[in-house]
Amino acid sequence: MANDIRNDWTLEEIQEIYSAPVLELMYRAATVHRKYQATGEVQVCTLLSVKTGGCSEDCAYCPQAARYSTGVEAHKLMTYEDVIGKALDAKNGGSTRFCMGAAWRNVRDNSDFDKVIDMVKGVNTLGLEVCCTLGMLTEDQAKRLKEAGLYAYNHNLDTSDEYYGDVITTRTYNDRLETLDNVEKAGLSVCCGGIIGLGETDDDRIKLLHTLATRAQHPESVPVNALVAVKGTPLEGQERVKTWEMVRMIATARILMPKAMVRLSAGRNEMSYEQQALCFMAGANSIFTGEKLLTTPNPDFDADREMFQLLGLKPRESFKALQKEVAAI
Ligand code: SAM
Ligand code: DTB
Ligand code: SF4
Repeated sequence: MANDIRNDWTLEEIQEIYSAPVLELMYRAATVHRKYQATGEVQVCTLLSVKTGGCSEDCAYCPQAARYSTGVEAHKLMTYEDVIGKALDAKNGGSTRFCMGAAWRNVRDNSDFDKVIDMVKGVNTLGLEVCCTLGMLTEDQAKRLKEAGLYAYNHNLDTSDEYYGDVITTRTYNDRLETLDNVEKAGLSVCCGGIIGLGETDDDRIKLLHTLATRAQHPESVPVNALVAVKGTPLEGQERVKTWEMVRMIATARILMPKAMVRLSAGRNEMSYEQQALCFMAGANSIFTGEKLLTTPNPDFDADREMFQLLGLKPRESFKALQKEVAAI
């Protein structure tokens, strides 16, 4: 395994890895995981929807798109004080990363963005890794976020370039890739992954992984979401993703991008501890915790604490705590 960190994976190679017998695939992924990651450590992140609903985009999976009747009400941007209160709750619940999401197509240079900049500064002073997911960004906007203390920016490619148009018509794959480039140019960490269960084929999943794993720099984190099929969205009738599909996706991501944090993201609320344990075996080393993702339910801090105890998992320290340790040596 001399050459694990590669950016030249071919589709054929990925196809072969992805299609291996599942136990072989898990063994290979767990081996890469042991070499590059602290096994038994799981990063604990919390999401907060700072601006919910009323979004102009038509993402077929999303309960926050204004055009679907999902029961999600549109809200204004949360106040600074409320956001800091939630960040403190997250910290007290054991989270080390806090991700603020907004139901925006793209960031605009207005007073709401100024307020988000203040929120980033405030959460940063609590010692949490700060992440945002606000839609498309220009390079200047990415730089402002970086200067405010943002650590990572989440912007998912969701699926393959080929299938993208079946899921979203109000923006293109290239729009997404452009934002990822702007995020990188500003020196922010990239958090980029996808969703399975949208009606895509295995080939689409393989192509998404190929796009991620052949970027000049692998994303720092790769969220793997199982579709949460929300009533009122065009994808409300989609069948639930099977655990083995999550395992295949996570294990392949781990093998292709050994140093990335692979996040077992949406879909955990429907998974048992045993099912989640298989995902950790396959190389997942990050979760979202706290009773809500953005708008849908998620296991709360207590449930996750119990799971960590049962499985003997340890929460990963924030990169800030690690920096302090290094400085003290
Ligand atoms: N509006 C911004 C954007 O689209 O980039 C940020 C928020 S958006 C809700 C963040 C991500 O959540 C999406 O890119 C998608 O991958 C994920 N997501 C949204 N709805 C989901 C669902 N029902 N199931 C799983 N993942 C979902
Ligand atoms: C990601 O990949 N998954 C999170 C986070 N990044 C922003 C969002 C999942 C949203 C699930 C649907 C909801 O709760 O609204
Ligand atoms: Fe809007 Fe983001 Fe939801 Fe798409 S995924 S509808 S851009 S909030």
